[in-house]
Amino acid sequence: MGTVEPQVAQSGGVQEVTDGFHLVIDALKLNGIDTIFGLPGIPITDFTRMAQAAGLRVISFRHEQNAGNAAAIAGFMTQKPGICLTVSAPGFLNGLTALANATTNCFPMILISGSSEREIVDLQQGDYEEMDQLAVARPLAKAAFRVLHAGDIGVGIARAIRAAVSGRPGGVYLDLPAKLFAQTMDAAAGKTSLIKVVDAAPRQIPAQDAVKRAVDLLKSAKKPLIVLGKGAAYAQADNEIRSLVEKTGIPYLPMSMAKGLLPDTHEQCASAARSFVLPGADVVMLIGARLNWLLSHGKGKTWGGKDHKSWGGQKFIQVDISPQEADSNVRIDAPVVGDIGSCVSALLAGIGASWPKPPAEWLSAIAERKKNNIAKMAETLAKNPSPMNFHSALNVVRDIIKANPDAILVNEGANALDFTRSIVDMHKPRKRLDVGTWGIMGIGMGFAVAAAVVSRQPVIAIEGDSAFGFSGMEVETLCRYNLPVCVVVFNNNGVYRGTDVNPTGGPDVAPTVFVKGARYDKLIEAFGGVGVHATTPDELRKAMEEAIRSRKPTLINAVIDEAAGTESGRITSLNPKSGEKK
Ligand code: ADP
Ligand code: TZD
Repeated sequence: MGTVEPQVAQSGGVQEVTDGFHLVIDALKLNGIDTIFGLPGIPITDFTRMAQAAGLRVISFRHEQNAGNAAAIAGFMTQKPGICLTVSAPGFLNGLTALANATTNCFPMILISGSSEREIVDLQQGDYEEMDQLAVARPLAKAAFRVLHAGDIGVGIARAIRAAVSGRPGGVYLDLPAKLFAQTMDAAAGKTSLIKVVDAAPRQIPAQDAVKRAVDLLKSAKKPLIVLGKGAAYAQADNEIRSLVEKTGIPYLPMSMAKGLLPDTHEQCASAARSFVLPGADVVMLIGARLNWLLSHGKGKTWGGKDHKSWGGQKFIQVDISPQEADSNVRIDAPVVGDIGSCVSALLAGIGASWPKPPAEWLSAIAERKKNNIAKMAETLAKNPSPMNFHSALNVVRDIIKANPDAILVNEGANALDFTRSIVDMHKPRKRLDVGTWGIMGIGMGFAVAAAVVSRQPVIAIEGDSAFGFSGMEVETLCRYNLPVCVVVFNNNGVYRGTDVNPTGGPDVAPTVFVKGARYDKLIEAFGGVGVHATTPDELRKAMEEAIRSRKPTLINAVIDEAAGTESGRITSLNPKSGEKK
């Protein structure tokens, strides 16, 4: 128990006192939290010092958004809420994007921000960094709390932890006003006020009739398909999920961050036949995946519908912890509500020992498509154009990940994202971390730092040059903590590509174009990291192998043909078209 200098009590005896600083630290430690991602300043600077002194790992960033992204992905990887700590108003707002992104992606995190003096804030009298942070955070967080009295810190932290990890996980905001940190109270009373949260994310067992309904529907299928989402990866029910897939023999499609839950090279993996299985399937079981834009809302041409809004005729089973998720886009015929571990176990029991494999026609049609597409891809990957394109560079990354299946792959960009997702096979669960539900740029270095800190495995971050810019200054953080992170910047001179021109012929370059031939590798050298300029697949391979071997923070500037990308990568269709007739 942390205490402050003893004070002389009125009775004349010595009373042990504690304060808000120590109570927050003790409450976090009591609940097994060992790392804080943050950025110091008024009113939390001393808090970061005391937390470090008390044995917590305090990882300081250069911008709060990156600390927030680190906390969020640490939450995804560990099922414990990741903690991000910021100063008031502007620091809080910088962290808030990450909190909102965590909520959107169902990652458990707690944003703890110091805040200014309540009396002044509420009368809008102009305090230092004045803002009603609780009100601002509330619509963007799964839950938001403020603690005003030291004696309530235990309850505040407990509520924040439960809110973050129970049910559908999400981002929680915890507002700690400056005055709270310095408040003192009797140390013994402080200790008893703390709460060690018991069973923070209780199992939620699905109803028997819901499981039976799902099993019956699956049994009726002629062309069944399983879609695994990042909820399935988060749930850490890897063995159960693998058993379900293998016992039923049903082809499966992993969403981006579910890649590797079963190895992408698994014979039932239908990724290479995606555009065949989605419209072709008659019954689809979604496990921890929402029918949002990433799955074309479960309808339209992707699913074999006549036009972009019409239903393709599939029946859906949806396994999810959120009872509100079903029917969000199309009818769900068999919702199974509960935690994925419990649901998949119940489904396995329902399926029994003698489940017939799906019809051979369906399986062989998929196998045929897969074979053709994989052969086509192999041909493209084998080419060696100069300058490199996404394919020739990613052929290297694919080999490196294959040889280092425990390495974590962080990925952002447009083309750099879409091509990596489709080309680089993942072999183990929760090894692929990317832009998620929002397609947000800027997660790169925050995710990379957290992945290295949490897993202690090597991290490879494949970054579009635009994407990298959003968090690029954190290469200093990589060097400061000497993290085994190899950043590969796919440098094609701009957003999507580098070939746009200013139609006026004026001196400004086009809005999507950056400084041509930039040397991102020099950036990390400024902080003592290893910078490499790679213009061929061989140079890239050598540099990546060396980075993995040495575990030194490394940034490889991989020069990619500036004409190689397409606008918005694979989501070109979302770009609004000008109504103007040309
Ligand atoms: P993806 O983007 O990979 O398709 P989504 O983020 O859309 O995945 O969906 C994840 C889903 O998983 C959410 O609907 C969420 O409620 C659900 N989920 C998260 N954790 C669990 C869990 N432990 N058990 C059941 N469902 C979960
Ligand atoms: N801002 C934020 C926070 N998120 C976004 N997704 C965007 C802007 C828009 N955007 C994309 O959707 S991808 C992208 C931006 C700016 C960058 C694409 O360029 P890149 O990758 O260099 O990172 P490629 O490989 O050249 O396509």
